[in-house]
Amino acid sequence: MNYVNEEVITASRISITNLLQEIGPNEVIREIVSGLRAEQKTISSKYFYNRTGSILFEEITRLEEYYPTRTEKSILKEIAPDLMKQYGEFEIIELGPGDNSKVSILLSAAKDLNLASMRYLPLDISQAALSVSAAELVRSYPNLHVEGYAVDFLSQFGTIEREHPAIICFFGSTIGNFEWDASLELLRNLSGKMKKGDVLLLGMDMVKPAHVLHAAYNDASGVTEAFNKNILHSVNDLIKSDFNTEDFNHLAFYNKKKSRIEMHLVAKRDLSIHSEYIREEILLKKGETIHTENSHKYNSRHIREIVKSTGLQLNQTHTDEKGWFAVTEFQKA
Ligand code: AVJ
Repeated sequence: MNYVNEEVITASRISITNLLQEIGPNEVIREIVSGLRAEQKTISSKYFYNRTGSILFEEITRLEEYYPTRTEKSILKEIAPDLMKQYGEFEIIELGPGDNSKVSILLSAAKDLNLASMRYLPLDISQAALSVSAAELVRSYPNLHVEGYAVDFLSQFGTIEREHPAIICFFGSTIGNFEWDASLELLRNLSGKMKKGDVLLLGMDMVKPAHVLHAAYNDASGVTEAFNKNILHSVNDLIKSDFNTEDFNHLAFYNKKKSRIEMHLVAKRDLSIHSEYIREEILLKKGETIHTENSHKYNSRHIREIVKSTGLQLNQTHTDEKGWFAVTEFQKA
């Protein structure tokens, strides 16, 4: 009985709003098919994260070779107490939170301040993921209110209503999935919607020796390979196509000129792919690649350019001792 009561009480501290309805399946099909018909075939990396893909990504974050997640968390643990002392009364907005582990570091530090209430607004593409995390969080933090939004945070960030100053968290170097110009546009957009005094915490994976980068995307146990190939299952579900993962090799390499890891799937032989939604097959030549991800790596010059291009003020750059990952703290002036 206690259990039921607790569910009711915690549920009153959760609200989840779905603002995704506008984005229909036809747009998804059109985007995927046009990517597969382009000169350099591409599939947007947002399609990695179906059920299996999300599980595989969680597995990646625990790999020995994949340093970003644990490095970013160690930075957050370092800076959370001071951050929360400074901004503890702010509400926390997180773009694409994934699991709760990063925001929990901030919330735990805020909890030590004994605030009467805290508000957390996760913005994610997956309503299911939002509901699960919200339930967990309100159980762990008795004075926490979670107001989740299922949105495409790129296009819909501005539609979220709020009155209080906020810490906006964009962790995990998700920004690195965007082409450099597109990432600047995204941050300019975000900056345009921030209010005076708002803080942006941006997780950025930094440039480092190429062999370290290479290993992080070519792990010995093959989880990244499985993650990369799984995007074909995700596409098969979305456009009812007949990709076979066995027809492809995993390829991940550091493109130094563009300061990014690129992931591709390489056709092992000539292929003809069918989809229920298209008349003409998609043809691949042996050796041809489908580009599935960019993961940009940053340096201090990039950070300065972000400042110049967004007008945001750089408060501090927090890094680990090796300088492998950075959590940059920007403020709306
Ligand atoms: C979640 C986009 C930051 O780029 O490192 C991990 C995704 N891809 N291994 C990254 C990913 C291959 C990850 N991001």
